[in-house]
Amino acid sequence: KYLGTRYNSSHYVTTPIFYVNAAPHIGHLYSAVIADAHCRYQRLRYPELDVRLCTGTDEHGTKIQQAASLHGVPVAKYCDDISQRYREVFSSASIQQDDFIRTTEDRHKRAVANFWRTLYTRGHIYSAAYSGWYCVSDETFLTDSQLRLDEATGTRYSLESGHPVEWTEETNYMFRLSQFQDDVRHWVKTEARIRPAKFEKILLDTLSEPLPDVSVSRPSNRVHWAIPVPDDDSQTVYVWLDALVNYLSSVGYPDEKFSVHWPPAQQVIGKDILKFHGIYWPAFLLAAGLEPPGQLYVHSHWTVDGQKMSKSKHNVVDPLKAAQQYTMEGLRYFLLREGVAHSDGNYSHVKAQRILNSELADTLGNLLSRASAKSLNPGQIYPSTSAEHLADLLRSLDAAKRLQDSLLQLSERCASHYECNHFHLVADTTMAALHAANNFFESSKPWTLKAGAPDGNQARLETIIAMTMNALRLSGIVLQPIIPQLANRLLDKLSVPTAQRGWNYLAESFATSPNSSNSNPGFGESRQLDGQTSALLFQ
Ligand code: ME8
Repeated sequence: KYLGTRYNSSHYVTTPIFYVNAAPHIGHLYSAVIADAHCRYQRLRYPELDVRLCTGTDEHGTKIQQAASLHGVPVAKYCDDISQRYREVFSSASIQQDDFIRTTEDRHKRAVANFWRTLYTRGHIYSAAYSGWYCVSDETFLTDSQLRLDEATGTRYSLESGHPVEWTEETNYMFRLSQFQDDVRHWVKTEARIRPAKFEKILLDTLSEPLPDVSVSRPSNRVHWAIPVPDDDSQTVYVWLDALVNYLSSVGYPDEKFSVHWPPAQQVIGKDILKFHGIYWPAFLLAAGLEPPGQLYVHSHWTVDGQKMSKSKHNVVDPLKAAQQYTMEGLRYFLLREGVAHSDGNYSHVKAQRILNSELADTLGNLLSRASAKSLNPGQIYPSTSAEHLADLLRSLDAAKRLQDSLLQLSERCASHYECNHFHLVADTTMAALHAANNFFESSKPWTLKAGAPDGNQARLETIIAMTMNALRLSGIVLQPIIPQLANRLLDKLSVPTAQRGWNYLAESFATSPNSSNSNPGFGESRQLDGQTSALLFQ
């Protein structure tokens, strides 16, 4: 069922590199959060893997130059500023990247020049006169079927982006894309190459028509904020060829060391850039004699209150502002809980508030507060379970049995969801376990067992608290990839040692009655809760 191909101990994952023509919004953050949660799970589950996450910014092209001049800022400074904002958003969202690459860096320019020369030397690039409808905003030539003609004005627009196009005639370098049609189709059709499967179908539809060769350079006098074509100053490298090579530059290409990480196990992209990653990219790589990626994971888009996000509609959601309302962990949780890759998700303040309150504050946070309340748990401990009371609770109380069943299945179920990047199902499964824990806590009536109460029974009370805390501990371990900081706070509060937060600590022997197993010394003894950490995890 595993999606990426595990070639060796390296597990290289990438996000798209983000255009610096506008500030980061939640859609951009979504690409990064998916890749980050994927990598965090891989590290947790397969500690032996060398997981590497790369993100960065895409800084060349007319679009960027125009944005800089609109702001009256020199283009290099403009790129520095916006690139820095991406770093800040990613750092505040706990994106754990190993590299942040910028296409204006020398290491990247060197990689692009080398990649170009390789394609050229191998005979896959040729010079030709080219004419067609060019869309500056999309940085691409469009065919008639990709255009809409406004009869009144005679202006043509890109169907996809809605931006105007202009008739352009120029000499370009062309890449022999047409020669890679069969190889690309073969690559796309490989099991679990493109996920979700709906995007594989879209690519295969495109591949059912003959692929035209693609222009891979622009005249320098038109697009000059770009990397020059090696040995020909009159042309610059097409921004999409430039941008795609970032995935190679980051791992050190063209130096031999890049092969340690090559090819990427998984590349996360949004649906709008599928053609570039699902057709051009494997063709470029095959032409250069390099292996294309193990998997493309394609996500859909976020709308806001049902509308596409756009500056003109003033509805662009700034992640830092949203985080002021919900915390960054809350925003991460919402995006991964509510987003599904195969169809667009709708971001709404009301919905975010409702989900976070009911799941993180009530189902999770409240349960911790109740199990660690001074009235019930005056010693502030994570108690040990008594074998006798555990057995009796399981026998006499349905809710106890149901909790145990859901905890025993948690590891396997969540692993299979994580393997497919189905984070919403991980959240679902974990919340179901926590619901079972809340039900168990309620129906076992721990308050009737307190010292001094008529049915006072400390050992039974502690067993109930311990079972509840087990559910919280296991949920904390499972949720680490999705809400790393909050999960840490929960595990800190429960005094779970860092070494006992790995995926293997979800195994059956640790799940429900840890002190019954000798292999689990860490959870056998009752221990003190961490007084420094508040039980109010999320407000
Ligand atoms: O395309 N919802 O950069 P970019 C979800 N530089 N995701 C969204 C979104 C939305 N509303 N809007 C954008 C580029 N994205 C190129 C990539 S890679 C070699 C070059 C996603 O800043 C979008 O789908 O326009 C893409 O995956 C990412 O943000 C970057 O978009």
